[in-house]
Amino acid sequence: MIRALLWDVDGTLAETERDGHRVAFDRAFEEAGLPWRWDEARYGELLRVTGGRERLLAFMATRTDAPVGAAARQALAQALHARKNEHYQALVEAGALALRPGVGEFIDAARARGLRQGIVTTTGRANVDALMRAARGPRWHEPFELQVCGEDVRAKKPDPEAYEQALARLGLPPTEVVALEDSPGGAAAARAAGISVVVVRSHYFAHAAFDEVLAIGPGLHARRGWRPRAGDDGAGDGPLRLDDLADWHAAADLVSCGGD
Ligand code: XBP
Ligand code: MG
Repeated sequence: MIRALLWDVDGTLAETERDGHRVAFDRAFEEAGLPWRWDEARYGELLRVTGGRERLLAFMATRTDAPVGAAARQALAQALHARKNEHYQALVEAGALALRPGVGEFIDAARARGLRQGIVTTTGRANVDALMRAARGPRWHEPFELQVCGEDVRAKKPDPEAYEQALARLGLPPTEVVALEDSPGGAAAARAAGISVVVVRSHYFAHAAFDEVLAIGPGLHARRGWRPRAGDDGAGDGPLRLDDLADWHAAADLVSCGGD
């Protein structure tokens, strides 16, 4: 039986990367007088590294115009990342990003059913707060009893630490929890903590490979297009239902799909 849902943020609650974090990074680069710009495709490649500061450091390692010493690189990455987050929060507050279709309704339905919910993300708490406040108002956190964010862990996803912390705080076995994720790294983190994963395909991971997840589909707005199929009961289309998750969880038939 599912007793709790754990939500990833970037790519799952909202499509934050292309028009949010990426744009904010570029603004921070421009402001600092740096020639670096991350176009849409380049940013997709960079997303293989989880964590914005870590992503920036990986990028700097490929550049001859980045500071040479490790300490100087760390300092620049930290300063740029902090400014990026300020730009990101300003974008979000200006209404640049909405929750993905079906997400708000799913959160509300889970709450109405008495499911416990938490947020498990690589990004920082201030970014989550800005995004959710803009989308759902100042009481946005009410359905969520916990948040594990980037600053709470030593090792970010794909390490399972964030999910292990969430399990400890829930006091539940992983078999009673389902994670909603969009990226291979996020899914790997949850699986390594023993948690089943439902994958909602996002812009940047639309064709990524996933191993042994409970289900994989286009998003919470639709019952069509899921593997395994959602609702063989003839009940039709419309948004994904909590009962679909419960059916997949009870069947425990894991699916994998190769990337293309
Ligand atoms: C996705 C990430 C993050 C974001 C940017 O996190 O890897 O690094 O791209 O946020 P998740 P930061 O899908 O786990 O929510 O710059 O704050 O890291
Ligand atoms: Mg994600």
